[in-house]
Amino acid sequence: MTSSTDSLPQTRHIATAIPGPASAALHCKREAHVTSGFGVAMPVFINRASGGILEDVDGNRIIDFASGIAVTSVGAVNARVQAQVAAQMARFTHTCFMVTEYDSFTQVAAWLNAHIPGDFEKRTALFSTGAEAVENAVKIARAATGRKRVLVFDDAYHGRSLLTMAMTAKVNPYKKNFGPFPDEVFRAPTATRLWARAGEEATAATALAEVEALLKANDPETFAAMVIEPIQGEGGFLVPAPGFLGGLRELATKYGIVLVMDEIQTGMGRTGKLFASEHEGVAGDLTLTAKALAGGLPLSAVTGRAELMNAPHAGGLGGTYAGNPVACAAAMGVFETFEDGTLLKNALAIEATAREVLQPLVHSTAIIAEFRGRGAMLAVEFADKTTLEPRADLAAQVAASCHRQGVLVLVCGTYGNVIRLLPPLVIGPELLRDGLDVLREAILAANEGQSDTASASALAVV
Ligand code: PLZ
Repeated sequence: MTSSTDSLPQTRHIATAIPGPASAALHCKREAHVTSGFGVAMPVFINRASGGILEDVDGNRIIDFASGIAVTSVGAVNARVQAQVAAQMARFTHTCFMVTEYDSFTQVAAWLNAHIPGDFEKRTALFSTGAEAVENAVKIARAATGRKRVLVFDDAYHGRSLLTMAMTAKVNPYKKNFGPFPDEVFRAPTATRLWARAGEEATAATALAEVEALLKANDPETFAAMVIEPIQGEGGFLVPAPGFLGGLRELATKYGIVLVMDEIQTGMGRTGKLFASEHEGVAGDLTLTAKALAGGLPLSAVTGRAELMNAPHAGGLGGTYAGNPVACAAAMGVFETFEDGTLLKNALAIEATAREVLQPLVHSTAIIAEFRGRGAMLAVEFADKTTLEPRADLAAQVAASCHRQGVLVLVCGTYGNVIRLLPPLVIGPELLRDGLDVLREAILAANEGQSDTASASALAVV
């Protein structure tokens, strides 16, 4: 299959300073018209994109290690998605599924029911954004259990709507000045390496004991749902200790709580399996997908046990754009693209290359505390190696250096000290290596700068 941007070369190219003059001019115009409430990771305006490349309006070809935050996994231009969307556009753009029906909604639901973990009868509801999927999962769990409370976790991210802000952990930038938030949201610890700062080991057993203690202290039978990301995304690409997800599964079953697996960032092949919960052999009662589900068109889903999904009264779920037909068509193109298994293999190959280039930095520098992640969801954590004090300044400095050299990386983490890699699963091996080399050199330079500063201050003391 061919596409209009097959001509976009899969090589990094620096035509101007980044951002270049055309991007700078458009950014000025933006400031005159667009709210300043939106930030921007890299202020370049994109003209075309394909494979692992974003081409900006100045002709710079930038390596994409972001995929629009884990969205364009099948490529920002994908022939199958294009063909499905074009065919749907020629038929109709919208009816509203609550007004008159169309079969692609059902087809997307059937695919998700068949592929999402859980050996039980399933039903699916489609929406548009990730936050909407999270909100609806809580509505469904409440309707099914007759309970109100929601358990979430340290370092969690679930969205920017009022309920999902309450569920998200990080205050700045997500929650600051935006309260009051819905109540009945409780937060428990996770078994992640962030415990290490307090000198404790992040074992599943210690964290699970705290989770259960929190439930018991608040009457476990008042909790409708516990919502967990199988690898925490915005919180810093935190992979829980083995057994933690399985332990949550057991607690949820023991107390009749609906386990909601938020696979919005981790899902659709990102980690080398279709869903990250598969790595632990754990199935949520409800599983949430969005982002990469429709290759860039807004589509999200709640998929889970039929008896839970059918608990809300008829008419209780919906939304004007919920499961929009053009987005459903795009999802069909995404499913076709995943069919032969190549993209899952690509995710694992991306991990192998990134590990080879970046893992040695944990030992050879004084500023990388950990390289972690799964598949094509990988991150380096900047911290003082001995105190584990987070170094957001170094993450920002390295990200800025990458951006100047035409490599788009994103920063994340509760402490803003993590650089994450989310390349499209279709990125070519040479382009990937070029981008990783730029990142490695930027890290080495930052490390060098640190030892210069350290020896300079040692001299000053002398
Ligand atoms: N759950 C696990 O990662 C979205 C947020 C970017 P929406 N993550 C990117 C930002 O700063 O807004 C996300 C997620 C997980 C839910 C969501 C929310 O998905 O489609 O952004 O609503």
